[in-house]
Amino acid sequence: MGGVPFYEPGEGGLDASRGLLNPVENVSWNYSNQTLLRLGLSLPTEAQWEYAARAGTSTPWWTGDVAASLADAENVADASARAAGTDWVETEDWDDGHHVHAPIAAFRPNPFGLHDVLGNVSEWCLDRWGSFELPTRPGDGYRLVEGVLACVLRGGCFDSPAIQAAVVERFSFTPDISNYCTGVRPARAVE
Ligand SMILES: [Ca+2]
Repeated sequence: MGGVPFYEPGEGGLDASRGLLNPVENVSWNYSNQTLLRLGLSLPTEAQWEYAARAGTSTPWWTGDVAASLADAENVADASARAAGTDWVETEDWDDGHHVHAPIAAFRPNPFGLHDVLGNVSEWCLDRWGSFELPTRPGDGYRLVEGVLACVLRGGCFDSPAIQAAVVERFSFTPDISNYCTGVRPARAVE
């Protein structure tokens, strides 16, 4: 993949300015994993991702119990998406000012100081898709899944209504898939 991977301008109401502070998207699990390994980083496991995203909270969103608590904290499908002409089925009433992904630190961070863990772009995890009932590896919580190709994405996307950006929400794609919602948050062991 050459250049900076962004969606194509003009795609379905998604055209907007963006710069180097915007997150990459259109990255597959394979591309993300290979790139991070080359840099001495890794994809987070689902367990690591959720620990970081929750940041000590136990509510549906780290911002609280109600969807509207996201309004000044995370970039989800909102009134600005409707105004931009997107055809997304479900959007929130409030206007968060960003109908596509927002640059880093456009919204306040979670209690761990992490920005954009929900909404904005979805984040690949190391794990293959598997039931929460399956056992996990000691140490990093990697889920021990067999015979599954699809990999997990967490956090929702800028085109997600709040409910799909809840901390517990997850979905999956095969590792070769990429689109405007597939992004990455690098992880690194604490030394
Ligand atoms: Ca938004």
